[in-house]
Amino acid sequence: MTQTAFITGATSGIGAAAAEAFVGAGWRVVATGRRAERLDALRARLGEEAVHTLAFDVADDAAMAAALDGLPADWQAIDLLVNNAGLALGTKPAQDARMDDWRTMIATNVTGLVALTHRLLPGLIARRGAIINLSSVAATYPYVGGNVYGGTKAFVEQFSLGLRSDLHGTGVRVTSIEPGMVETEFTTVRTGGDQAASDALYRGAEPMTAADIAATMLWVATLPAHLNINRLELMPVSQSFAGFQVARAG
Ligand code: NDP
Ligand code: 8X3
Repeated sequence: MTQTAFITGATSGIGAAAAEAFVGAGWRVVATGRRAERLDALRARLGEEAVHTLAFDVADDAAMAAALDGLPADWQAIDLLVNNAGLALGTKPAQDARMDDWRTMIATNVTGLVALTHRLLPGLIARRGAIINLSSVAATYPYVGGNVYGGTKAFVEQFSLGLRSDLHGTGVRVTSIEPGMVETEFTTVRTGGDQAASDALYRGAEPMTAADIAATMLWVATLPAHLNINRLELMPVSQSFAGFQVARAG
């Protein structure tokens, strides 16, 4: 029987690539994001039979409820929730960061993800489904300017592990995927549209692609039902860790 994935943030980057990968593997996809015209284009490209679109802001409770209430009956049986929608805003240290940016990251990456999960959990349990949450290496490795973004992704990782505990015995699988550098619109969003900054970050680094992460998600989702990947951390070979910093007197 055809399986259905509900993928948030499918208008760009990893989410769009995931929609393509899952449809390519024979799944149906509920594709979501705020930009309706991009969702329309995705549906036209991947096929109207295979893709249903819902345009809503995950940080807007009422919009989320209205979108989900309007889901046609034959799209309501969700087998996999991919909580991918998210963003970083700003690269400045905490003392120079904008409180509005922090609020938006928490509302999107944390509150929106939790609200959608809460809403879809009963159906996922009934179907012995699965959840893939997009965390980040920023959850584990702090860096200057990562502050609240890293905090939201640490929440996503820990929430995923907590869900695993709570869902013990239900058959529902939960995975936290934690990528390093993936070239998407992530950095242009983070820098307020600075394409040059984005190009400079990725230039010569051979970053991971959205398709790399989408293929990983598909692999996780199609493992035998008795196997659960708890956490999965990925980086491009060109990226690794740096040491601690020491502020010296004088
Ligand atoms: P993109 O900016 O390319 O895509 C982000 C997606 O999230 C878009 O589809 C956007 O859709 C959606 N989104 C953002 N805010 C909202 C909102 N309030 N409501 C609904 N949808 C929203 O970035 P990526 O593909 O790189 O990011 C996808 C996920 O991967 C994020 O959670 C990110 O934190 C994570 N990640 C990214 C890494 C990277 O290096 N790129 C590394 C590790 C993790 P729209 O604007 O249409 O609403
Ligand atoms: C995005 C990866 O390293 O830019 O989550 O924080 S990083």
